[in-house]
Amino acid sequence: MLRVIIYGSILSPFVRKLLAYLGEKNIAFELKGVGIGDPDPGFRAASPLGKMPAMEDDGFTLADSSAIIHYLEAKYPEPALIPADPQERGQVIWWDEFGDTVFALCSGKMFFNRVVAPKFLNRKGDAAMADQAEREELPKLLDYLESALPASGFLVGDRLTLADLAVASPLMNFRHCGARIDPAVHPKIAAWSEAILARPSLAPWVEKEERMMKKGMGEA
Ligand SMILES: N[C@@H](CCC(=O)N[C@@H](CS)C(=O)NCC(=O)O)C(=O)O
Repeated sequence: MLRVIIYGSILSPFVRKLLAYLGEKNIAFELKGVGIGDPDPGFRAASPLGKMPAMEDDGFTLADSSAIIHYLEAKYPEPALIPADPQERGQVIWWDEFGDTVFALCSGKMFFNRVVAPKFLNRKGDAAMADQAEREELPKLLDYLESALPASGFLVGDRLTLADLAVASPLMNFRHCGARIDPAVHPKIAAWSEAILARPSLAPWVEKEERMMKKGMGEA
């Protein structure tokens, strides 16, 4: 069987979400490391906007983490990570959107300016933008997430769904910026995120990323 090819860097929250999804679904894939603005022709052909992740599956190309995941979910329905139940499906799409937009945007302001610009692009980041995101945006988002996390330990229903992967993934970027979840303030997020990031679909990527961050140098 041909392997799905994924283009991206594991430091991207969107790529990390997709890699975790592939792991949970047990779909074999090959990760082709590309960085921001990468000229790799395969990546460029698969990603019209030059954004990661992008995918090639036996000649079929697609960009955008959610588009790729919906394609794969239709192709490999089991185990379902996007529920069929209407309310649960709506909630999963809500959390995927939350993770991909406001949460990733806030983590991106901190991660890009504190890590990507100085370490990977050799230029100064906008420290004021990163500080503003951490001070003014992040607490509100975490308070909302804390209030919305059910006792089940999963964001939707009583089992893992795409929602958990989509919202836990940007948390790694906050972590890379030194922002920690304080269990005294956000106990439910602390326990939930620890459990999600420790899953076999995510733990090896988390370890690899932490090694990359320690070295201060990135390999995509
Ligand atoms: N909605 C897209 C977002 C993809 C995205 O913005 N990726 C960033 C990396 S974290 C990127 O490739 N940025 C490069 C650029 O904007 O040129 C997805 O879910 O895949």
